[in-house]
Amino acid sequence: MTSDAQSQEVTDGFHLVIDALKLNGIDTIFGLPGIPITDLTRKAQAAGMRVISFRHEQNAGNAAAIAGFMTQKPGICLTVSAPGFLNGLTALANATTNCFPMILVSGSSEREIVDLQQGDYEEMDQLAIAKPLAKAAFRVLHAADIGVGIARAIRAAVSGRPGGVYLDLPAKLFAQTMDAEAGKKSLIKVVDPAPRQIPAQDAVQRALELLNSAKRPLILLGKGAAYAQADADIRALIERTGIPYLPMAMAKGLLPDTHEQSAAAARSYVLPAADVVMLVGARLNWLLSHGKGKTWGGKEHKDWGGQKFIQIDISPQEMDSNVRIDAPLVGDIGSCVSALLAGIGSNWARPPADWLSAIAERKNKNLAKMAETLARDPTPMTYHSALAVVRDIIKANPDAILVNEGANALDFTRSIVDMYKPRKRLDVGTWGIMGIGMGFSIAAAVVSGQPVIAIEGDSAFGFSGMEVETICRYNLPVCVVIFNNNGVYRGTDINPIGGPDVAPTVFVKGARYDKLMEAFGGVGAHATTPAELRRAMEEAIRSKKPTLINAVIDETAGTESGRITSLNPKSAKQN
Ligand code: FYN
Ligand code: ADP
Repeated sequence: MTSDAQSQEVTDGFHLVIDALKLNGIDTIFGLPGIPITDLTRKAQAAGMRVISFRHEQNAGNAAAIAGFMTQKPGICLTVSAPGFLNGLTALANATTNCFPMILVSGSSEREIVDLQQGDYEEMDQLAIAKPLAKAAFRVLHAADIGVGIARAIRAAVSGRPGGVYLDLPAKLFAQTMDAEAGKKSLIKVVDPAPRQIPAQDAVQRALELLNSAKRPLILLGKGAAYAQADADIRALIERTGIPYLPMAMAKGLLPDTHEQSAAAARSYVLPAADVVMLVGARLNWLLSHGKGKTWGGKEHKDWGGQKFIQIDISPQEMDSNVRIDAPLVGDIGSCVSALLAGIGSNWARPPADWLSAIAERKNKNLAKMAETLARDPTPMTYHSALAVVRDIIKANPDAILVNEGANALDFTRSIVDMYKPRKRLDVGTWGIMGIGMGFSIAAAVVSGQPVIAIEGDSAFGFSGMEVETICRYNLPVCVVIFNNNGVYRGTDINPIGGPDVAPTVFVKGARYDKLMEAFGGVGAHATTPAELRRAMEEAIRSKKPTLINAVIDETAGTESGRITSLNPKSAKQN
């Protein structure tokens, strides 16, 4: 060996992974250290990346997914092999379902042993298991391929319809060395990772003609519209056409919920009454009753209500998934909406006045009814009297991010708490998943630096509750409010045959979740009245300290499964 060769610098798998991520502007990893990725977390931190360590991989995965939704960059979740990978997999599947871009990076065991099923430490064929749950899945075996592997993972996560991507990195890869210069050259800085997808002009024309023919038009904004970050154009489209709109849960705030064109408070009137509906980044799945049936004015469960649909979506395959789409507009939302705006010009005829006034009448009636309910101050506190406080706090702090999960705690918050800015409401999404609470809250605080308010059902909180330690450890401005009514849905069920076990839906009565936060140095508060809740929330926002408020709610308040109780199977057989 020449002295030249001896002085040659080398790099290794660890550093190539970190360099590839950094080269692509990825500066944060959400994960949980352990064999074989502990050193990767250390070296990433040493290289200036933010490494947020969690107590369970599912929460790290949820954090990565929502960071992806908020930033349009894939969120990275890093886990150990087999069990750690499986813990992260729920979040990966949820990300794919919700069209959130994330990359689950998992270390894995020795390929030769795994493939011969010889019983390795944490043996599992992770790539095969991840495939059906991810938008794409890749494995890298050689250090020289790390650049390509990460580039492919990034492109797969954010281009077209975003989704979850799995990247399998076997333990041996990290220790592989190669010439540093060659290693550097092997990395790829991805150019234009989510290319614009311009809609065809005839599709734009078709959509405009259908919209123009409408007597009772309606625009539905979904979380795809929030993700697209085309906020100003979406607002211009709605305001220049004068068409009423309905935001899906995570599209709330795209325009302020107090906007006069919002038809949110007249939902059950506008869906069946509309004649032309334009979907912007929203799917006609269960949340929209599949675009048919009684919700849409159909006679029976599966009957078409007579609406014509325009659908803006980046995925051509989404069209006709549930009902006929008369005017598919395939492309990225930014490009589609700006093409529509160009066609609309400045003197688009407003929708007929009788349509607008009929909506206003229903809406005002619902708003007045709601205002009346919110003004009451019953003892014990109810969802409504507690949420009247949350509604004021968000109004006073419109940059705060609201994370929300539960059943009644979710449904009441969605309709009571107005949002004022885009991408400020993060919730259970397409699956109605429980357990996103603390992961989403941590990522939201880390990514935005803004205060986070998590409104949690007491059951929902349990799925990720241990992460309050993580919130305290990183001193994040997160205020968790637990609506504590002693159980799943309510705390009133009783064991039908007596005996020592409580009913399956009942928890420890009078639990003090606030003590959990205090155990890690955060602020705990116990609130039994709206006044106490208000004081504690205001103090949390002011101090920016990790806070958990145990808000005691009437245990008889709420209904089975909130507003989706009809999804519970009901048999004709009694007991
Ligand atoms: C809405 N509403 C309002 C307001 N906003 N009234 C007054 N003021 C305001 N600001 C009215 C609205 O018109 C409806 O009344 C009602 O409140 C409910 O509105 P919502 O929530 O928009 O509509 P709905 O029917 O509940 O929507 C269906 C749904 C939703 C499926 C989209 O329930 C949903 O997103 N569910 C997610 C459930 C979930 O994932 N749960 C987690 C699992 S829980 P009317 O017009 O009079 O009908 C496991 O058990
Ligand atoms: P919601 O639950 O709010 O109705 P969904 O998750 O069902 O929203 O729908 C989001 C839709 O948005 C998906 O069909 C997805 O393909 C689409 N989408 C996501 N990002 C974009 C984008 N940038 N441009 C166009 N469509 C997008």
